[in-house]
Amino acid sequence: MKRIGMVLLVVCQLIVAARANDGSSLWLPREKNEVASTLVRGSQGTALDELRTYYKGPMPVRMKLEKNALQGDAYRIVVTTRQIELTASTSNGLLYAAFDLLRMQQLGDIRSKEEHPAFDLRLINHWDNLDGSVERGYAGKSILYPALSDRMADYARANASLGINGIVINNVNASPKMLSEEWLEKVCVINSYLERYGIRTYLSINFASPMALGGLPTADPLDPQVRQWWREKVDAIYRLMPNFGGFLVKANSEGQPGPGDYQRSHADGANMLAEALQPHGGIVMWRCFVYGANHKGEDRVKQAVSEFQPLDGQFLPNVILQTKNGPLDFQPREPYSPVFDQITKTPNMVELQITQEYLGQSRHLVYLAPMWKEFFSFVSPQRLRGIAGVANVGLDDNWCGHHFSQANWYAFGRLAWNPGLSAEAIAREWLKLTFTRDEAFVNPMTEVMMASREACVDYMMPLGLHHIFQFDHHYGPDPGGFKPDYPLEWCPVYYHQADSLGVGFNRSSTGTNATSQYREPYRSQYDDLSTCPENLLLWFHHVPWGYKMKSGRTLWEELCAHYDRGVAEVDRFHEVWQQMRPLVLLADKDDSRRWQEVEDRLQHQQQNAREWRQTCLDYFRSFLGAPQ
Ligand code: GCW
Repeated sequence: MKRIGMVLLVVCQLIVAARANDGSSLWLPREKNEVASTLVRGSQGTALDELRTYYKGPMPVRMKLEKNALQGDAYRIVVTTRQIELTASTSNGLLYAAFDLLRMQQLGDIRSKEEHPAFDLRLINHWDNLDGSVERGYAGKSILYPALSDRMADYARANASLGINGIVINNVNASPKMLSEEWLEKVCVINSYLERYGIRTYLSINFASPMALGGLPTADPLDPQVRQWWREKVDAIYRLMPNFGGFLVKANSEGQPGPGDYQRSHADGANMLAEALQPHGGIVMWRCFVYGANHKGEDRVKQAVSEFQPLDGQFLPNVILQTKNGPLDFQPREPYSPVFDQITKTPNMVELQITQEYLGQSRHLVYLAPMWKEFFSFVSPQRLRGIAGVANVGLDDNWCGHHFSQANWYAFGRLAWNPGLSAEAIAREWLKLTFTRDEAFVNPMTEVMMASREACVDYMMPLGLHHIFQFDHHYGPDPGGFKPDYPLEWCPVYYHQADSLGVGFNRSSTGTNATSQYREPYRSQYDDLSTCPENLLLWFHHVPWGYKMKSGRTLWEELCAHYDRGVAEVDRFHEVWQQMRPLVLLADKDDSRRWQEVEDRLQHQQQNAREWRQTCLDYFRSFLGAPQ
């Protein structure tokens, strides 16, 4: 009897375990139709499958591919009393329409609309290495390498549901091996999954590949043999994958090879690749993330403009310059990168980081859409040809490590389609799709998400402080960080410049003059201590500890107040989450695992926020009143 009881218990536990929501279904519809819906008509393979499987409405849906009806990936949904009609001029357009209809179905609000994507290029960038590790990945090993995960189709589908139409599938610190025949065959397999969902495959390349792989004595972009090698390689790639998208290149940056190794310019390097890709319609995305090479000693945040502005106008038409949103490196708050002001003749793309390298990685609840919207308030989407987001996915059950980090992937995709959407609307949408439509849950959690980025800035690096992280892993504070054998640009002390007089980096016209790279009115605004926005104060100015802030407090007091506020905010987020437990379980009684996992991480975030406050304030306090 006892044994039977035990067995029953184990079986029950197994059933519970099998049903527990692990977050793997993301924001996508969970319940399939038992038999494919016959209400859906049209000839478009993937879109048709998607709707037949998940569309549950009583109204017939008709899909119409109409050449020249709309441009590119745009689509129209018309809801009448008799039917729902989806129209587009490309199969991708219909696919996006199908996903939109399913999203509206999940949200309980199906209506007519016409949608046009803001950017032609809506890309995810993977920093995945061929050995399965992921640079700055916090959600387990790579889903792509060394062997393809069985979640590949789900992955492509999730991206397509947001309108993502391209994926760079390997790290920008690229292995030359990626272009070997053996690996290109694997790339073809990945491509076949992506292609089905209208996603093009792109590769990061190592600039020295002609040497490492082709056995040539040089990778000089002006060498005829090198040029020939690239042409042949590109031709071979297109024979395997006629829909291949092109290359992403990190050159002469952080030790990567590049044209500078041969005293050639970035334009020489990019144009060589562009020439090889051009006949196939491929593009080159050339990164502007460079420092420490040609402009050694110059303020790091100025170097991209110094390097690329003189080359503007020299790039072939299928080259796009890809620049991070800020001039430094994905900090919790940076001013926008002045590359977007200074590069006017070459198409620009912005690179955002979905993976939270400097924002608590996958341990902190930090919703990034408000930060990206802040960027778009300075750089008009119309100035950009495309948008790229560094992926935050891995083999973890929930894909992203933190359940709420899924929201950043989701928000990136939604903003890549329409940067005009509000961060709040996206948060609400994601919460409803992912947890429950219950307003008693959605309202407070939207508020938490919306406040989370500013809270992170406050408990990590308020008032324009930046890059005071621990070396290497970039997690946790190290304001005193200095290693004599490291480049100065990696050392926290270089960035805050604290001394007995004050704190902050003087980048005004009396300092490094980085402010001069900005267009007006920002140039003057940032340059003057009295008009510089306080949230960027220590980015642009070295400010006396006793400086009177707008609040009437001294700088030191204000700094303390921000750290306190950040910590208090995380405490509050945790309280709200605890109140949410019954609502999460009411919506889905098998959701205790997700609730608990978020709970555990919020507790960790509370501790970590306290550690930031304590370490930074103790460190800065040591300068107050210190002898000069
Ligand atoms: O953000 C920094 C990261 C590096 C990264 C580099 C880059 C891929 O710390 O890990 O390398 O930037 O963007 O090239």
